Amino acid sequence: MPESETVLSALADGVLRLTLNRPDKLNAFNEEMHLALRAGFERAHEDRSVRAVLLTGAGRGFSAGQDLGDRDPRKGGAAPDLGHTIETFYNPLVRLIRSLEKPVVCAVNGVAAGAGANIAFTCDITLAARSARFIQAFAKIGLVPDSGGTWSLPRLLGEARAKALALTAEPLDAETAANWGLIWKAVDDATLLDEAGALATRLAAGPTMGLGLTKRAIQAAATNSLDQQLDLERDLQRQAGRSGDYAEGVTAFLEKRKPEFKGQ
Ligand code: T3D
Repeated sequence: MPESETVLSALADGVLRLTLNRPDKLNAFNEEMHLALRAGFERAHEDRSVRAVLLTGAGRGFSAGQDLGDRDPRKGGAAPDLGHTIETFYNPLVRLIRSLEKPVVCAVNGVAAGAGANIAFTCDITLAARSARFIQAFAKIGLVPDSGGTWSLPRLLGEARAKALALTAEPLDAETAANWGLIWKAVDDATLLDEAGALATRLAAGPTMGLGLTKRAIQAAATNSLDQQLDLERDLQRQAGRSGDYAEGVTAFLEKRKPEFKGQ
């Protein structure tokens, strides 16, 4: 696929930084941006030199969700098949992020609405600028929260808060989102990118396989019984224990030095 300006992509120190880049539309998703973002996460899956991903947005917004200009009913014709666009674009993106066995840090630099908010909640560690707001905007236009929102909101917040956010579309400020456990933390606007970048760089220098297996285990807990989870921990620990990074971690501890993980 040709390079697209709608998602800026840069690899440094093992961190693939993906920046949503339609700032005049608050980084709303059109098909081109979907395909470019998907290509970025596919690269993160395939490229061994990528050991963490940092997702953020250009301009004053993180993402306003679906580009509604592409859904203008005044243009006439049959109603769009939104199930098709969910199946074709949003669901594969959520699955790519969840199945990537490398840490995904999200830096929410401004408003995150609709699918934009729920994609931020899909990432592994989400930081937000104190000025950012999260809006389940779907209720304002007669839609249902997507991109995993109806799955993650009740799990992270419980039904009462999930329903209130989804049914009212009231904005939630970053500080409250952090206090409620929806994101990792709210930070000063001026330091967001530095903090998120430093975190992603630290994770990229970590034991990639162990971190990836940890992500898999925590995600599996949502549907596993304790017995199933204990078995899974046994199996994953067996796998992690055979990694070069585990040997390096223990050796470095015994030699009282910093480990140099290779991500293997
Ligand atoms: O369709 C499918 O495939 C199904 C999938 C759906 C997934 C979804 O995400 S549905 C939800 C779609 N998103 C929304 O409903 C949010 C719409 N936007 C807003 O409510 C507001 O823009 C915000 C609350 C996010 C921010 O408000 P504010 O006042 O800070 O900014 P603004 O002035 O409204 O927006 C700035 C510009 O961005 C403006 O353009 P202009 O007038 O300067 O030329 C605005 O039209 C544009 N913009 C913002 N959101 C979208 C958008 N353009 C297209 N689509 C948008 N979603």
